[in-house]
Parts: sequence; C-alpha cells; structure tokens
Amino acid sequence: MATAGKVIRCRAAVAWAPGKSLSVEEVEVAPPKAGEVRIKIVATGICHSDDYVLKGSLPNVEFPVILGHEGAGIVESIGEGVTSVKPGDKVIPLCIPQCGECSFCRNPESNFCQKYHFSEPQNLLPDKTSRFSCKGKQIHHFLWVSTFAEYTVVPEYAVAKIDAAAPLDKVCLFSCGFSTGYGAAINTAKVKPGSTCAVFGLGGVGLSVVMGCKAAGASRIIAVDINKDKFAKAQQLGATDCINPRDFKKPIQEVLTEMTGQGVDFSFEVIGHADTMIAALASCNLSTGVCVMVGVTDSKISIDPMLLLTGRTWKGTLLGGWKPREGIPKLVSSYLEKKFESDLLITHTLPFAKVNEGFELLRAGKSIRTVLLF
Ligand code: COD
Ligand code: ZN
Repeated sequence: MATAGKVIRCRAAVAWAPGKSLSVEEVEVAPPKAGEVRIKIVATGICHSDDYVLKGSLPNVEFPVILGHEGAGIVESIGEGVTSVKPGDKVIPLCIPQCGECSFCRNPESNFCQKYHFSEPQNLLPDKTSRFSCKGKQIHHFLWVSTFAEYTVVPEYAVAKIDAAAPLDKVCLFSCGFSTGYGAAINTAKVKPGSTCAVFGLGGVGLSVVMGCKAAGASRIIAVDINKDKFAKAQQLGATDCINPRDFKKPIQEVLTEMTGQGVDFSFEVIGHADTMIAALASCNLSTGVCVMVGVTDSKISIDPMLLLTGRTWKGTLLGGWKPREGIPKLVSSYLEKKFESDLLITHTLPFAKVNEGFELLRAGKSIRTVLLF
C-alpha cells in the first residue's frame, strides 16, 4: 500500500489522564518494526473494561494512552520477518497474545501466554517503544491493541487472521466481549447438557455467557441483573428465568438455592463486584458446583472457607479460555455458519467521533454493545 514504510496521520481517541473524557485527536502512527503489523481498524466495540481502565483502576496501564480492545481491521503493512499475515488480510488484534513458545502456549490446557501484561507490561510494544505520538508526546499502547485509533501497530503474535468474508463491524466483538463470555461457559466451566446455570450481570459479556450456556445444552439459565431492561434480550438469547436481586429481601444466593433445590450447577460473575463474586460462589451446588469469575475488581474478597471445603470449584477465565490465534478465527467461522447470534449484542452503531457518547450509553445501562465505525 502507498502508506507502507511511512508515518500515518489519523484520528485516535486519546485518554490523557484517568477520569477524563477521551479526546479525539490527530495522532502519528509510525510504521511497524520487525515482527510487527500495522492494522487499519475498521470497527471497534466499547467494553466495560475500557471504562474500568479509564477510571484508572487497572494496574500496568500508563497515561496518556489509546484504549480500545474490541476491534477488527485490515492489515495495512507488515514489518520485517512477518509471515502469518499480509497487507489486505482481515484480522482481529488480540489483547491476549499467543507467542506459541512459552510453557503456557505449549500447554493445551492454558491460554495464558506469558507475554500477557501480567508478566510484561503491554503499555509499549515489545521493544519498549511506542508507535503512537500526539502533539509531540509519546502515547502509550493498551494491551498492545489500542483499537480506538484508525491505525494501530501490534506484534505479529497478537494478531489473528480471520475469514475474508467476515463482516468487521460485527466480528469486532470477538476480540473480547463475545469470546470472553461464550468461552467462559464452553471452555472454562464446561457447562454440561441438562445443567442449571446462573449468570450474574447481563452486559455484553454476561449475555455472551448466556449464549454459551445455551449452546452447551443447559436446560435452565437464570439471568441475574439489577437493571430489568436487560431481561428481554437475555430471554431472547436463551435465559429461562430473569431475576432482580432488588426484588427480594433475602440474599440472592438463598433465592437461587431455593429456586433450584441444591444451588445451580454452574454460576458466572460477569459484573466485577466483590459482593456478587461471593454471591455467585455461594449460589452454586455446595458439593459439585462450579463458579467462574469473569469480572475483575480492585477490592479484596474475604470468604468463609467452608464455601469451598464442601467441594465447590472456583475458577477464573481470560478471553474465555480460547487460545487466541487459533480460537478466535474458529469462532469467526462458526459465526459465518450462523451457529450463534452475536449480532444481537450490538444495540448501537456510532461514527468514531462519538466515542464519548458510546461510553455514556454504557454507563447509563442503555447499551449492550456500541460499535464505533471509522
Ligand atoms: N447485581 C446484579 N447485576 C449488576 C450489579 C449487581 N450488584 N451491578 C451491576 N450489574 C449489572 C449491570 O446492570 C449491567 O447490566 C451488568 O451488570 C454489567 O454489564 P456492562 O455492560 O457494564 O459490562 P460488560 O459486559 O461490558 O463487562 C463486564 C466485565 C465483567 C467484563 C467487566 O466489567 C470487567 O470486570 N472487566 C474486567 C475484567 C476483564 O478484563 N475481563 C475480560 C473482558 S475485557
Ligand atoms: Zn473487554
């Protein structure tokens, strides 16, 4: 492409400081270095985790930064040595890389590549420099993906090549929200046919858990949220019961235990609050129940060890357990075969310039997913 090897000037939403709105600016995006890929982002979703980071709650994120981690685009140019993608390919940038070499990548049971930011900050690219600048200042990358930019640069091992037929304005959700929730049910919990599930939190990620439970053959899916406006969509996607904890005097774990006799077989916390994490754990069968934590909180949790002593399993999940470079393209193929209806998660589509409006819709509980188009 004519831009290969050159700095590209384009729009990006810069988060200059925690707690401030994003500012749509002209930024410079340097060409990819060896082992890197420059991607023209076509569409990006807004995930609650972007808002969580914007508040300054996630460690290892440095400001100013370009956020966004739910994007899809087209390869514009590649750095030296890149072999798995070429200009023109449709791709999804991955917030969890898959280097293919570390012990976790070589373990079929794990999707936690050791190049993920808990081990090595992803504020800068692996050579410890940024490809972004604005008004003479270096801007940080976010989880290496930074999809709130018209062009972004990502290491090759954090890029998944997807089917050329994939609609980018729909499959951008596979970069995080849909894959995380759907995989939490299928891969992490391994929901069994005929089982009973409870899903706490019906945002884009929680509703994807509902879809995963349904696909796995659960016979009862109890959706839990304090916003009753989320119930219609949950039912459309497979929830059999919808309950609002505020409608009950007793704790929701007691309500769920009474509804099911022994507690649910599988529970999922998809909110990111300490109290609902404990409620989700206590809601599952005390002997054989499995509780999966999808949400994150910066507060500490204290639990009664008896909750686990009786046999419950408490698990966490990142990106739904998919090994990203292999799993995400397979999910895109399943989407093209119409195996699930992830499009129903998209409630709003806005031009990129309205990124802050998209965040307001999320905070007000009015959207499930807003997709921004460049
Ligand atoms: N009880 C029941 N429901 C509640 C409560 C409560 N006390 N509080 C809030 N809710 C509901 C809200 O009404 C809303 O419907 C839902 O919980 C949350 O939905 P969203 O749309 O705000 O959030 P999502 O689905 O985009 O994201 C949820 C996460 C759990 C992923 C996110 O908040 C989080 O914890 N992110 C950090 C963890 C992470 O990185 N996960 C990987 C995905 S990026
Ligand atoms: Zn996310």
